Amino acid sequence: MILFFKKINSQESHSMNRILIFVSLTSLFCLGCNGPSSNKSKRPNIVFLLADDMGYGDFEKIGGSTKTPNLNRLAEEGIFFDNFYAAGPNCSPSRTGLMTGKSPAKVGMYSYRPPRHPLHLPNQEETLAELLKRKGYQTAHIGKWHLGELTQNPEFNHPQPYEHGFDYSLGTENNAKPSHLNPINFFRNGKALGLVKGYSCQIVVQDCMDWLNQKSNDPFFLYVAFHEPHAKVASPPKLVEKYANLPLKDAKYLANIDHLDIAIGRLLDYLEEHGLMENTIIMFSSDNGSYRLASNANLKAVKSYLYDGGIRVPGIVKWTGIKTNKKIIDTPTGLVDVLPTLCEIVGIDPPNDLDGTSFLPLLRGKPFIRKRPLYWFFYRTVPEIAMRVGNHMILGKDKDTIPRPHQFSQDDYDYIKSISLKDYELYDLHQDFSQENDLFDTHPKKDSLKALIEAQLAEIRNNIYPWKELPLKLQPRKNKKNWVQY
Ligand SMILES: [Ca+2]
Repeated sequence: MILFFKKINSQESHSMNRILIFVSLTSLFCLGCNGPSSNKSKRPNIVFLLADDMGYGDFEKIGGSTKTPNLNRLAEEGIFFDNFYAAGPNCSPSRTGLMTGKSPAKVGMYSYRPPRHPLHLPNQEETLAELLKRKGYQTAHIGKWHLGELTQNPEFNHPQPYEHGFDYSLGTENNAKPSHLNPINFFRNGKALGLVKGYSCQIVVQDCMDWLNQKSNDPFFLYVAFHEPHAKVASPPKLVEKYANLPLKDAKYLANIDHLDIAIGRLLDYLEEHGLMENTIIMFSSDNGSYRLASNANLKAVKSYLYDGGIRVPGIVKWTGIKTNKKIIDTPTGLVDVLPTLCEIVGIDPPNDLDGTSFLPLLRGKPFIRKRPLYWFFYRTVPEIAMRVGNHMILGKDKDTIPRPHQFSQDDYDYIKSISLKDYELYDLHQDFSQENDLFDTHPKKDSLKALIEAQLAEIRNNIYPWKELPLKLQPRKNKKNWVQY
């Protein structure tokens, strides 16, 4: 029997069914069931699946344009977090937040890191992989890295995945090149593989299964950082044909989501067939919103912006340890919460100065109190800072007009040291999904929220990470005039 849960978008004017989650009654009856008694004392395995640039609406149950049966299944059997946030509006910062449980601004990852650039995840940061490895976990990173030079470049001497706690690494420094098809830039534990035939999501999943085949019986942490659907997209022609009624660019993109889902399905089937599903926590999310507006399901803006279209992403957790009977959780959570959550589940004391809060109480159906509001900082677009407090999102604007391209330069560094807010926007996201009704001028909490976000900006400004040898000048790649003013 199938029971349909339909969540009606509070913004009926968008005439959009945001969520249609199937819940099988059998899975409801099984909530709270424990696995085999032999597994009770065994620490759970962890698989974190991260898409690259997949929007909130790319999940079929939200947007309805794609076919994501495997992610649907994961959400049906687990929990869908409906207010789940990336740690940043683009790749490197968001991955930094996932790996450290801290705001990327605190760690100095202010933007995407281009190749041959000093920006990297500093060695002194304790990563999720290091914490789990210390607890006896086998650890693997498979897919996109984007936290520093890969492999080692003596000119920069950035920590490699093994120095950040990963026993095994297969992947790319940044995007799959020349596209997802037949990539030439994969490395395995520091060794270049040259041309690898096939599509990158399938290459990644095959390597996950190969690694799982040779692991010991110790618990494992598998971080799967897919390259899809980040440009440059390549999708199997048969999947593209399904969207032949659309412009080719859209068809290729949507097929890319479908293909990612198929690859995830292969890995889920493997876990099932090998008896690993019972004692494995599976999490899925994306590192930022889509660059394709239609993929963000009427959220405002796209990747690289701090409006929700840039940072709100699908969040799914499946685990037999889930004790709540909720299938959708509205409480705001995000990638920075993953490290403290897993630490609490596994029994690790987390580092002290985290920005994330463990959401284990939500999985247990218990009250959840966030220690610090979720916040985001991105100096390259306006607004430059955002903070979520309950249902409200306050955004602060310096109204910077200087073009600030990809490459983080000394000019950008000096700018962050002097940044100040000149204007604000405030939205009630419970009432205003698309952030259309700015409440700031008349809201009774405007002064307290303004004080909170200003204090957060001051903390970022006053604790700027001591990067050295940054490129001195802005490189004229993307003029800020080309950024859309939302
Ligand atoms: Ca990304």
